[in-house]
Amino acid sequence: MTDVKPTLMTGSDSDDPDGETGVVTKTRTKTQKPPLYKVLLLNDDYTPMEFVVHVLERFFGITHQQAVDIMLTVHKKGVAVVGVFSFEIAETKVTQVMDYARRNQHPLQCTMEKE
Ligand code: TYC
Repeated sequence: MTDVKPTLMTGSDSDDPDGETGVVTKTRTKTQKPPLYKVLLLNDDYTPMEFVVHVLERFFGITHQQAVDIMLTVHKKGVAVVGVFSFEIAETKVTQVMDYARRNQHPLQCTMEKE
């Protein structure tokens, strides 16, 4: 985004060697980065590994091998980042995973956190 900020110059302004008073405009380029959110999957002792793999494939559109790798990372380390999304997409993924786990009576937990 280009931001043009008018600046009043006075006779003694060092940016204004001719001593002419007037309005100058400076432009600067601002990079616009939307906030991103990590979707995290948490380990537990009860949810079957195959169910977790299925959830990852179903809601995150990843390959079977990627799903197995993420599931095993969570199983061994306790938590893993499944993906990074805008707030709305991350929130939707968390809701989908939590609703699906609950409907299938598994205690699987999925959360999001700002990057
Ligand atoms: N720890 C579970 C088991 O041994 C498997 C599991 C993996 C559960 C990842 C949750 O997010 C999870 N059955």
